[in-house]
Amino acid sequence: MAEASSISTSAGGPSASGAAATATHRDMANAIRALAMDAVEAANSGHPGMPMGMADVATVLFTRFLKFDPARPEWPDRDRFVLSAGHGSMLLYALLHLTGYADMTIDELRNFRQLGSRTAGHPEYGHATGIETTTGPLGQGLGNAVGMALAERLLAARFGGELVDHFTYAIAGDGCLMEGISHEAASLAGHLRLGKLIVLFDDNGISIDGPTGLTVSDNQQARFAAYGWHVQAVDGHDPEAVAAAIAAARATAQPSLIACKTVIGFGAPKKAGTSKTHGSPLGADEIAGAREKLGWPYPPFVVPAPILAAWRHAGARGAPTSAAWDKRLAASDKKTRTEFKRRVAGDLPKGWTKGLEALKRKAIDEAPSMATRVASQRALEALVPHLPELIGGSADLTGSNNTLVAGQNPVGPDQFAGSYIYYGVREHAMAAAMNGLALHGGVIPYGGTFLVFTDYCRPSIRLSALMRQRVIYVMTHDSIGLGEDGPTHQPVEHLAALRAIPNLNVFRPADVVETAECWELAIATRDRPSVLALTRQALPSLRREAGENLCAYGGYILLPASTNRQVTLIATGSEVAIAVAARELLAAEGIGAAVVSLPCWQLFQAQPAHYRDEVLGLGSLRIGIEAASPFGWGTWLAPDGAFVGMRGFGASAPAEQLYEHFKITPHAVLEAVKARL
Ligand SMILES: Cc1ncc(C[n+]2csc(CCOP(=O)(O)OP(=O)(O)O)c2C)c(N)n1
Ligand SMILES: [Mg+2]
Repeated sequence: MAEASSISTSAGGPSASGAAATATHRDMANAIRALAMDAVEAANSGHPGMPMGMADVATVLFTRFLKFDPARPEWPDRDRFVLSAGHGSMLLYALLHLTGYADMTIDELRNFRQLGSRTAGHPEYGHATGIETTTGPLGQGLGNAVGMALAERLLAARFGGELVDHFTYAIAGDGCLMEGISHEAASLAGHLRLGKLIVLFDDNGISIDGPTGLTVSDNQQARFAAYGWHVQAVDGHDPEAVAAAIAAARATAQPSLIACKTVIGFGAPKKAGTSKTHGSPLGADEIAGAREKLGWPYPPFVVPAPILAAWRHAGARGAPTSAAWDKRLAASDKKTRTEFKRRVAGDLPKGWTKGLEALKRKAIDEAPSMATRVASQRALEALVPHLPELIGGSADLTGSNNTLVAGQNPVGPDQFAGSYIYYGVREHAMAAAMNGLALHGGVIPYGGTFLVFTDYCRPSIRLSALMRQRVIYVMTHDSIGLGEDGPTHQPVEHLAALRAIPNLNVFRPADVVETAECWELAIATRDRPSVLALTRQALPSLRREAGENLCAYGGYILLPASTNRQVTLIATGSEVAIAVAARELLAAEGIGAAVVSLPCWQLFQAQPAHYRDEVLGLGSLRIGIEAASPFGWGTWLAPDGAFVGMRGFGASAPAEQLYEHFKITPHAVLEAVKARL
């Protein structure tokens, strides 16, 4: 356990003035408060209250406990710090500037919330070093922190405590704890006994509408205790009490919640303790009053040299620790070292597609009839032996999602050598935790549920996409084709809704070969998440060759027209087989139709126009076929095309009857063509 260290710089270390300097805890916390007030004032927008209230807690954490090295922001064994209460972004920006992250200059703070600055309204992953995740949608950060703490345990089990031994700290507010996702995330962390997760709860009793008593009477401490957490409550303005609580939290084997009683907008003479400090500038008078009350007579954005020096000293504490870690890595055996570096870098090992190639060959030879969820399981069987970094899971639908394969053992409390997570019925937390796993690095997460429940994962899927994280969502039961479970379980609008998310590859493969190709793309594409939409029902094999990954084009001509191409039938997933059958019916009537499989709209959109035009068959009648909402299909079918698919919710019945009932059949396609030619 790290010793609580003095925050005096007189003991040595860098000093902005070059001379020995001392600063009190109060001075250092006030530097955060002043920077937050000043930046929000300059931007004329933002949230000063939370940074001012949590300045003391954050100062204790960053000067005495947090293991980090601003000169090496990506050092793999650093502690992770997640500002789940992302509206308090100035707390993080101030800390990064004060502790000496080179890219977080004082000018960045002056440009808070301005176009092109690193200091966006909410912390944006990738905008500046030291921002471990994008936060702002309340509660998501907590879910990310659970994933990060889990990744730490998984990697420690694989590479040992010499290389992997760090804490995950999160600051969460009343809002984060009111969000439902906090329940799922905390419950999962409690079950897995993620003892190195420490949540500092900004227990200020205020949110936007006013005192939290307007809306919530939860006993948060009892709630977390019930999840199996270690719970403490402290005065968040008493640095020694906070330090003692953090030290105690680090010593327990349970995840820890420290409820820090704070005053929002601490120091603001009139507005402190009220929601008036939450989301708007304090105003010149209030800021002047706060400067006086806090004893901070310095001009805006000026941190006196001794105080800055004390902060930089705190930031420099980590350098020897990171250097010692380098030595341990260098001393580890070559195989371990190479593999550790590869996984942390997110690189894929040589030959990782071998199993997939064999699977595709076999599918071509045997042409099985198989649900794509089963094909996905075959793909996983082919991938898992080659990719030890794969961490699978499902939200209590393992048998339905086909996400578990031989060789994967469950992850559980004190069982982190496993690679399969039973997330339980916690889709929200699963998706947020997968973001945390991916952000932490060293693992590639995939997790399953029904496609209809992407709605329960959607806030996190959006953040995977915004942060460009390689998270793979295995979403089965992807249409009315699931049958008897009925309209509550039959996705209709979900493909359209997912396709609307930027940076997200939505794959809907049509057979075994396409499923293998889509899995390959999901793994190989490092800079974006993927959704695999997979069927419950069996589908025929359609592909006759598998030399090139055709799904990489997003769409391609599966079958050319047998005669003069008058029609192009464009379909995805299970409906590609319907298009193929319709092509036969059309051929019998002397109408030439090409069949296009369009498994990934995003990748297709990225192709050159001439390729897209050729595939779509400009000048031919285009018919879209998908057992889903027509929303978005106009992109491919305009100007005169027709759509064969769903117009409303599904119904409960056997799948074949539903296809007939909703007229998504080869015959319906034939009729649609004949009505237009
Ligand atoms: C999911 C979500 N809903 C709503 C908001 C808008 N919002 C931002 S901060 C906030 C209140 C948060 O209260 P608390 O966590 O107590 O923060 P404090 O006011 O104490 O800083 C709300 C509703 C949001 N950012 N995310
Ligand atoms: Mg609050």
